[in-house]
Amino acid sequence: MAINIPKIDISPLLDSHSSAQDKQRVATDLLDAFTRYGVFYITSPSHPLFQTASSEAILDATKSLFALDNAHKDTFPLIQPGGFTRGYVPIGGESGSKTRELKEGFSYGYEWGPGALDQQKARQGGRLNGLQGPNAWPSEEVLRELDNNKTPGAFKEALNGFYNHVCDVASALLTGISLAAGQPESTLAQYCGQSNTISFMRLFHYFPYVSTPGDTQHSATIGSSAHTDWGFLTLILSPCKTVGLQLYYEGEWHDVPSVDNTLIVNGGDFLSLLTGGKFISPLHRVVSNGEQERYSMCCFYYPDYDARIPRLVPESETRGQAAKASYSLLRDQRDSASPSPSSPSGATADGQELARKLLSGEINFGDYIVDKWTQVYRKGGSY
Ligand SMILES: O=C(O)CCC(=O)C(=O)O
Ligand SMILES: [Fe+2]
Repeated sequence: MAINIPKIDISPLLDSHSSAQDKQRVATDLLDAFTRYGVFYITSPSHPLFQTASSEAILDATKSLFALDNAHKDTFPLIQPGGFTRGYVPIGGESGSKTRELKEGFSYGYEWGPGALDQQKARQGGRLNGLQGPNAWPSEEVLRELDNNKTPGAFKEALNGFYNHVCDVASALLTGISLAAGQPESTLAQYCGQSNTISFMRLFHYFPYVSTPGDTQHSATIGSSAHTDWGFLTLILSPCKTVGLQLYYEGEWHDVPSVDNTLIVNGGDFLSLLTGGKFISPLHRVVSNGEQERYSMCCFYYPDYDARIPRLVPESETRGQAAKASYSLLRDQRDSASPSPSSPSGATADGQELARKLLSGEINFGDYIVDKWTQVYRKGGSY
């Protein structure tokens, strides 16, 4: 069965002069998309993020980074355990399951100006939260090589410019999502004042692989294991016209094809929980056709570290939908975790307790998400 993933023009959310009706119209489309698949395309023809030049610039920069030879990659700062993710992600350096994920990545986020991190620290009583910190760029020498024949600083500018544009768009989406959840339009924005300082990008390079005959689950190797995203909103630029991202819907895997001048958006577990499961946190994975490489640029957009967001959709409206969802949030994704015998989706009693605490505000968003990133870190890795 073919599925038809919606494409939504979110321009009214990006224009401060739009009428309430225009914003409501987008919210209605968002509600339909979140409740049907949890995945959709967004566009806004006049915003720079959706121009061809923007995707070409970030794709070029991403390709040049991953095309560096091993001697250069040896010098990259690696992502570290502990939940704060910046730097190079080697093949096997992370996995959401016991399967080896055949991809390399580069993780970066907000670029603090000189002295800005110290100022932030002072504002927060002398400490940074667990998702704030400096980017881990390659060395100056490597950056010069990446600038190639272009102007000095072009590589970093391409990455930072893209991140800033994605954060702008994600923050505009908050208005539509609040309305879609039946709340006043400013509801979610109140919890996202610092989002751009803790959200981050993952640039991915997926290698082709061939799955063994009969291995319909691609269980031996995969681009990205089947998972739901733990967070709030994921925005993905998928510029390569090759098989890759797939969505699990009604018992089957479906391709989520690349569509020019759009970003793919999916809601995460936390957003789904806030809506009592009404907004789907979709199960997805990345696979290979065995031939082509694939590149993608994913923004994990978060509310503030200390956000404790009350339920957006009343329980009476959702009839226990969240209880049926197989969120990654409910699983222990450490390599050492034993499979949960009681639940095929791997949901544990600890996971259920975590969901309860998140909803009641006993724990904040940041502490939850830092623990999740810690669970998928894998020591070692290669290229
Ligand atoms: O690369 C993609 O298209 C999606 C990756 C993904 O699902 C993830 O990193 O959470
Ligand atoms: Fe994902």
